[in-house]
Parts: sequence; structure tokens; C-alpha cells
Amino acid sequence: YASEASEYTGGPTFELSEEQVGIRDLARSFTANEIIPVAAEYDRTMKYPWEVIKKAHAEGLLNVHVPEEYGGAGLSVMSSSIVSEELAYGCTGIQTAIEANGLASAPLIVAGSDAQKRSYLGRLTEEPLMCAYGVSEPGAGSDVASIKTKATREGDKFVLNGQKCWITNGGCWYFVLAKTDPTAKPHKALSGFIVDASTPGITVENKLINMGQRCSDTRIINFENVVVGKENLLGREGDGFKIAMGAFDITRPLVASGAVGLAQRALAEAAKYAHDRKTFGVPIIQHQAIGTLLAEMAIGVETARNAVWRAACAKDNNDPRTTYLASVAKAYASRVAVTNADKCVQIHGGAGYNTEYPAEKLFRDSKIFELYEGTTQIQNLIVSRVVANDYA
Ligand code: CS8
Ligand code: FAD
Repeated sequence: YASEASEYTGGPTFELSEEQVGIRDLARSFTANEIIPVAAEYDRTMKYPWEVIKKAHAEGLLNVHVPEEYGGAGLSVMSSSIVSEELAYGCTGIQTAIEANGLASAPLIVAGSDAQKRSYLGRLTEEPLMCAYGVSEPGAGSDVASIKTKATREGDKFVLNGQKCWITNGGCWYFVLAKTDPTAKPHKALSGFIVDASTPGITVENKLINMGQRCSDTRIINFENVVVGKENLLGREGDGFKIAMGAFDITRPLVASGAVGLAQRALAEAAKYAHDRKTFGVPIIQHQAIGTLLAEMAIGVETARNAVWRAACAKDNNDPRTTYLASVAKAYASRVAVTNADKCVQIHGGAGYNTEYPAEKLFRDSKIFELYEGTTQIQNLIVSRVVANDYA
């Protein structure tokens, strides 16, 4: 858990402001009261956590980084990361559903006009509505520039055709990345659109059944001759790739903070069990081998949180190394989530393999952090390009 508030302003500090402590405490008590008691049931039934989301909206814990002028809480990425970590401590399936709204909103925050923001972000803050970020396709996940969905210009309109895959949250509107100029170089060929989910020609396929985070809703969405106006174009034609990437500078630190929340929960569950469970006449926490596992888990949590806060503050301060730091945080925190969940199961012994304890759910839920929002190999690619440049 993060430390308490401090007045210290003498340099790099890891203390939270009074406001951030308040936000953290609100999110923490929401998690304790509204998420933890229902998490196992939502996982078992795979039901969309709509009731929890509605309550989160009422508490102001949804769309937290939507600017205040558009009705949001206007939190910095740093403050938003505190909320994500706390929600993820309770259930990363529920947190992903909540966070996916933040991801869908990010391209609008990066490139939307005032009218687009008022219309689409405003709607989200007025009532609990979900939206989605539609970039990945069956044939293109890591290699975003190779997407095939087309948006063909016809006068003042664009006609969208294609298929998006793995889209989290069905929702009321989508950010859709599509190819507008097949003759341009791949990165200049793409444009970003905001598309109302009710537009004729959109069909949403059945929920995909995943290993973990099973209450989060992931689907294929088809676009067949979907007509949108030019007012639905974000930025200019050809800006889409950079808008889609710019969104990740906001959301990768937030996904990474979700991974920290899961890693912290794994540590807490493992330590609790290690106090309770006795072997060879003593609680297993007294066996040095178990103590070492717990220490490694704590080291992972502390260092991953530092990496997340570094990346989040970089984004808030327009640091030119934001993308690099976001990838460092995402790659590192997701690895810590996976290894902590693994150690949590190990410390539980056979009980860790059983649904009676949260350990097995943490294990299943953790793996996705190394896959979505850019796989670990892609984060490493981004980091390695910067390293190659730094030492050229
Ligand atoms: O393709 C890039 C990439 O990031 N791939 C991974 C895709 C990914 O992360 N997908 C996630 C989908 S969403 C999801 O999973 C949601 S999970 C559910 C919700 C979770 C909520 C909890 C890449 C591989 C990094 C780069 O691709 P390349 O084709 O090699 O392009 P580059 O040469 O790097 O860049 C081309 C131009 O774009 C500019 N660029 C790159 N990054 C940025 C950022 N901001 C602005 N502009 C950017 N971050 C770059 O500078 C190049 O510009 P030029 O002017 O051409 O020089
Ligand atoms: P591929 O790109 O086919 O990669 C396969 C393997 O090759 C991976 O190990 C990858 O790391 C590796 N690889 C690929 N290229 C390289 C390279 N250059 N160097 C080294 N290794 C490489 N997308 C959205 O747009 N919106 C969403 O809301 C969304 N939600 C998701 C929710 C879930 C539960 C899941 C599973 C996915 C979601 N995604 C979403 C898609 C997700 O972002 C992609 O699955 C991810 O980016 C990887 O793409 P891929 O699955 O096509 O794998």
C-alpha cells in the first residue's frame, strides 16, 4: 500500500498529496465493500459486473481522467493510477471493464475537438455508459500499422468495413482505427473515428471465453458499410496511428498499476495464509523458504509501483521519455503480477489450486497483463529502440 500524505516538496518524493490519499481511501473502501465480496461470483458466472460499475460511477470512480470541463474528475494519470491499483486489488476483471472506458476515452483526450469531447466524454459522465477502443483485428494485434479495416471517403461521409477483435466493453460508442488511404505509407494510412454503437451495419458477436478476468466482456465487432459523418473523424486523416499510440501513453501506466494491485493482493493473500497454515509444528511463514518468497513478492510490488508512478508522472509532466517509461512500467509490473500470483499459489500448496481461495483466480487473472495493451515483447521492442538510440 502507498504511504501517507506529506508536506515534503524538496525533490523527487513518493508521498501522496492529501487529495490523493482521499482518492485512495475512497477507492480502497469501495473495493472492500463493493468488489471483494462479489468478485468470485462474477468470475464463476462470467456475468458483466454492471451493478458494480453503476456504483463506481455514482462514487466518481469511473472515467476518472476525463477532464473536469467535460464533466469528469479531471485526475492526473498519477492520481488515476492510485484508483486503478486499488480497484485491481479487489478484482482485475472488474477493474479492466472500468479501465477500458479510460482507454476508449484516451484518443478523444489526445485528439478530440471540443465538440467531440463534449458529446462523447460528456455522455459518459452524465450516466454510467461503457465505450470501447477498437484497434486490434483477427490478423493484426501487435502490428497496428497492418490493420485491414477500411474507411472509404464518400463526400462528407466515411464508409467503414472490417472486423475488430478482442474488443473490451460492447458499449455505447467505439474508437475505431481504420485505413483511409491505402496508397499512403502504413503509419500515415490510418485514421481514428468515434462511432456510435447503434450505427446500422455494426454487429457484435458473442462474448469470448477467456482464461481469466472472466467477467470482463471481450468481443468481435463487425463493421459492414457503416456510414459515419466527417465530424466523427478524430484529428485529421492520416493521424490515426499516432492518436492510437498517444492513448497508450496514458493507459499503459494505468494497466501497469492494475498489475501492481493484483501483485499486492497476491502478497496479502499469501502472507495471511502463511500465518495460518502450520507444517512441522510451526506456521509456514516461519520457514525461511516461504519468507524468501514473500520478500521477493514485496520487492516486486514496491519496485513495480515505483516504475508505474515514474511513468504516470512523466505523462503528467509531458516528459519526452513518457512512451519509454510507460513501456518499462507495463513490462515490469505485468511480470511482477504473474510471478506474484504464481508464488501465491505455491505458498497455498494444494489449496492454491482450489477455488476456495482467491489464489487460483489471481493466477488466471494475472497472465493477461503480459498480453493486452501491447505484449511484453512489444514493450521490450519500444524500450530496446530507445536504448539503441541512446547508445548509438
Ligand atoms: O504498433 C506499435 C504498438 O504499440 N503495438 C502494440 C499494440 C497494442 O498495444 N495494442 C493494444 C490494443 S488495446 C488493448 O489491448 C486493450 S486491453 C483492455 C483494456 C485494458 C484496460 C485495463 C509498435 C509496435 C510499438 C510500433 O509500431 P511501428 O509500426 O514500428 O511504428 P513506429 O515506427 O514505432 O512509429 C510510427 C510513427 O508513430 C509515432 N509514434 C509511435 N509511438 C508514438 C506515441 N505517441 C505519438 N506518436 C508515436 N506513443 C512514431 O514517432 C512514428 O512517427 P514518424 O513521424 O513516422 O517518425
Ligand atoms: P500477435 O501480435 O499475433 O503476437 C503473437 C506473439 O508474437 C506474441 O507473443 C507477441 O509478443 C509476439 N510478437 C509479435 N510481434 C513481435 C515482434 N515484432 N517482436 C517480438 N515478438 C513479437 N485490443 C483492442 O484494440 N481493444 C481492446 O479493448 C482489447 N482488449 C483485449 C482484451 C483481452 C482479454 C485480450 C486477450 C486482448 C485484447 N485486445 C484488445 C487485443 C490485444 O491488444 C492483443 O491481443 C495484443 O496486442 C497482441 O496481439 P495478438 O493477439 O494479435 O498477438
